[in-house]
Amino acid sequence: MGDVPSASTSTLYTLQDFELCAMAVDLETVHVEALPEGAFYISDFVTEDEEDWLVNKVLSAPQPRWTQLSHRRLQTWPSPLTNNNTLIAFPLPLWLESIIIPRLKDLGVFKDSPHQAPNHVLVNEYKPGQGIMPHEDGAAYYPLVATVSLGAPIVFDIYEKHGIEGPGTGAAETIRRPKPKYRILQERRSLLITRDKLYTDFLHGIAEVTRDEDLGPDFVCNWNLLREKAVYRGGWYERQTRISLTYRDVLHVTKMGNAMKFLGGR
Ligand SMILES: O=C(O)CCC(=O)C(=O)O
Repeated sequence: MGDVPSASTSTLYTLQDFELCAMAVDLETVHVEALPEGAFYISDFVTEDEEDWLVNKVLSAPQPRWTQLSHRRLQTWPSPLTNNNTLIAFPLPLWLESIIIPRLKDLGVFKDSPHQAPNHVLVNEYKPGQGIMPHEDGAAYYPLVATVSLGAPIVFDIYEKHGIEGPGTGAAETIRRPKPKYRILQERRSLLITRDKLYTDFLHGIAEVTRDEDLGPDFVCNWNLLREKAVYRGGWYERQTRISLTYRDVLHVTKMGNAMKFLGGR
C-alpha cells in the first residue's frame, strides 16, 4: 500500500488506455449481511490503473475546487447545492462519469432513483488523523450513496441515531462521538453502497485517528467480502491518505435560467 501518488508523479494514462469492462456482479452476492438494510460491498470495483488515473484527476483539480474543512478537504461536483437543496443542472466531468457511472448502471444501483443515475459527487480527502463526525446526509438526496475508495483503506463507522442527534439536521456534524454500532472496512478500489434504512435511520462517520484498530471478523461487518485480509493480520492498519468519491442523486434539479429567475435575475 503506497501513499496516494502526487498529481505530477502519477502515470499519465488517457481514458482511451483503459478497456472499460462491464460490472457483472449480482448485488445479492455482495450484500453485507451483518448490517440492517441495506449495504453492499464490492472489493474490486476499479483496477489499479484506473485508481491511479482517478487519483491523478482528483489531485490535479484547480486549487479553488477544494474546500478546506477543519478535518478533511472536499471537492463538490458539478457544484454545491443552492440554499434550498437544489442542484443547478450541469453534467458531471467526464473523469467522474466515464469509468464509474456505466458500472453503477450495470449493477442497477440507481435504477429506482428519480434520475436513474447519480448527478452529484462529493470528493473527500482524508490524511492520517482526519475524519468526519457522525452525521446523516439528509433529505436533499435520494436515500442511497455509492462510495468509491481510492489510495488507502479506512474504517467507516455506523451509529444509531437515538441519543446522539446533534444540534441540526441534514449534514450537521455532531459534537460527541459515541461508540459505533457497526464498522465497515473500505479497501482501496472498492465500492460501498449504503441505502434504505441504513441511510435514513443511522448516522455515519470516520474516526479522526492515525490507525484503525480491532480489524478482524468479530468487529468488521464486511470481513467476509474483503479482498485482502492478510494486511490486517495484526488487527490494525496505519492510516494513509484516502480519497472517497461519493455518488448521489439530488432530488431537486433546476436549469440555470430558473435559478437566476429565483434569485431575481431576468
Ligand atoms: O468519505 C466517506 O466515505 C464518507 C463521506 C461522508 O460521510 C459524506 O460525504 O457525507
